[in-house]
Amino acid sequence: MPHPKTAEEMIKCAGPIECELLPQLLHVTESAAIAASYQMGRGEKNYADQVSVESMRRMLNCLDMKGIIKIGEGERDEAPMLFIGEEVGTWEEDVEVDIAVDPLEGTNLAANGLPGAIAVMAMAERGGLFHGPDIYMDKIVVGPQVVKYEKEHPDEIIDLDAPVRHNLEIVAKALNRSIDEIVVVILERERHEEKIKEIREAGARVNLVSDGDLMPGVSTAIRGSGVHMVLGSGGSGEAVLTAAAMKCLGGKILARLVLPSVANGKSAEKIAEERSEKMERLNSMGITEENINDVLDTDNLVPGNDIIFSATGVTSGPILRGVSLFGDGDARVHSITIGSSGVVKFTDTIYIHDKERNALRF
Ligand code: VTB
Repeated sequence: MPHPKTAEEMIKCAGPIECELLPQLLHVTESAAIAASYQMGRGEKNYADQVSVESMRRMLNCLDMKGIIKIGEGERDEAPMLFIGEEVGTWEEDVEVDIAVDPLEGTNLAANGLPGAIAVMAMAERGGLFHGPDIYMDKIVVGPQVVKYEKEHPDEIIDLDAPVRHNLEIVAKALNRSIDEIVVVILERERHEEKIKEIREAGARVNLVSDGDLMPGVSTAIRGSGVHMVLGSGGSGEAVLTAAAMKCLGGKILARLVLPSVANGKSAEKIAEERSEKMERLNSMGITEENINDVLDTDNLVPGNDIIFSATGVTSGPILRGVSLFGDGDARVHSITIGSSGVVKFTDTIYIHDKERNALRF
């Protein structure tokens, strides 16, 4: 089927979740971001997270859907709200959705007033999101031009296990640049020292971030963002959320589950301890010793077809501006919402409670 050309045809292609829930999804991340913004820079990351979680949950419960949290704040016994398996929404309508949330991605960033904190979530039809444990995933994220290049050059494929240089060469060719013009975002962690060295030795430039590998992943699909690849191990929930956006935008993520003790080079004893602690739970999710090392791609992480994604800036980052507060709860927020139809919106929303005091401004 040829790709629809007109806006009308694209919008007609949108599934029921995108049609009915995308506008509300925006309000959910906006409200979580505004709540978080009041806690910005106060050094209280848990409290900042808590208020975003509460706000996101309140908004989610207003939505006409049968929602189940698949990627959330943790297990039922450790997270009081938005835990994995929690039912949200009114449950009065027939729209069944699986939900991935990160009410405050980059709690440290928000608590320290640093750039790049966001409120983010995604939805898909029932069964449309990977149901995995909240551990790390080793990731590689690239944009749609790389996917196109791979299709045209089936011998040159991005590979999670290949040397970094192999992947950088493909990205450089796909973007029609030399490797020294490529920028790779990676979390600044001891576990990434070797990878950072490899990137630099291959000639690419490194953008170390203290937290937040989700939005940089999405940025690889946004030309002009200055991010061409994301590497390294970070949260598995972040990987699923990245995959939701990448599936809508035509980019690609490859990821593999890794126990934090393994990724962080802990002792054999600590690794065994974590295995025995987590393996039962992993098995109940269908993850076994045999398949734990499988490489998952965008479709494995997000098998759904009716996908929506929304992210709102809490503190300003390369793509999203942070929340501005005008007094009495009035706020201006900047977001990106994406649907699998291919319709992407950058929105600049202003909430005015006191219309006389805070007249609308440009
Ligand atoms: C990762 C990353 C996130 O926290 O989960 C990281 O994906 C935690 O990693 O974007 P460490 O355990 O090494 O600190 C974030 O940076 C922020 O939530």
